[in-house]
Amino acid sequence: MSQPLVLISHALCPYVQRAVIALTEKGVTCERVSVDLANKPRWFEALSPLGKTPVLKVGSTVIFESAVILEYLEETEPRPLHPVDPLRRAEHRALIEYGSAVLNDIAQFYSAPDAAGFADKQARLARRFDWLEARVAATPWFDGDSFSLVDAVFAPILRYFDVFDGIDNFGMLAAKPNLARWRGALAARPSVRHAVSADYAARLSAFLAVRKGHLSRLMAAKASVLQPSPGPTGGFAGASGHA
Ligand SMILES: N[C@@H](CCC(=O)N[C@@H](CS)C(=O)NCC(=O)O)C(=O)O
Repeated sequence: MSQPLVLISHALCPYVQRAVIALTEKGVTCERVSVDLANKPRWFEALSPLGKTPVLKVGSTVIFESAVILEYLEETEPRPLHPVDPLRRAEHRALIEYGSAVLNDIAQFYSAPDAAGFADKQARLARRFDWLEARVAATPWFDGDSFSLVDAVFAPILRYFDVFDGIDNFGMLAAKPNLARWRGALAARPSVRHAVSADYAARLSAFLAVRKGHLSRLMAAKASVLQPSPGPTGGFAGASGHA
């Protein structure tokens, strides 16, 4: 009999979302336990050697690092999300790593303290998406008909822009028709939609608004377009939170 799975999560964590999307696509039942990353409980610090979400508990064994969790699920659960061909699979793994680099850039973008730093991170993200635009030629998913782990990794990345776009048009995804199409397909996928709670956008807005950086100031200036009363952010660790 397979061992029970518990995913230690945070409501805004894009790395958690990858794991949740993969679990849903595979039809795997998994208990979710949320932690406050701004005020980490002692049991979490004892459990998670890097102090980060996600952590997957498999029985009494602790697996950390989202890419490792994805690989474990791939090896143990049905409905493969990796291509069969070793070269394609290697390429997908490389894209997952690229996704993590983009998440780092996004964290630096929303945490940039001043306008110059913000513009720098904005330009870097635009370059990252230029490269991706040239690579995402298939439809509807990254590699065509089969939803893959690469789709699971980029869905949370592109979801950020639902909130960023409400603040301003930062242009990072402009004139990128392949990414626009992919973003739309991902946003409509049930596993992607249900990977976050209904109040995700409000929570993310609330989190971004208190970063005390350039983006927070832009948000304050455009407060009229923000959702009212977003409620608690659920505690998120900070710029390093996505590292
Ligand atoms: N490389 C890690 C990154 C995970 C990560 O950065 N998680 C963030 C939340 S999205 C976190 O737990 N931050 C808390 C901290 O760094 O103290 C992975 O892929 O799992």
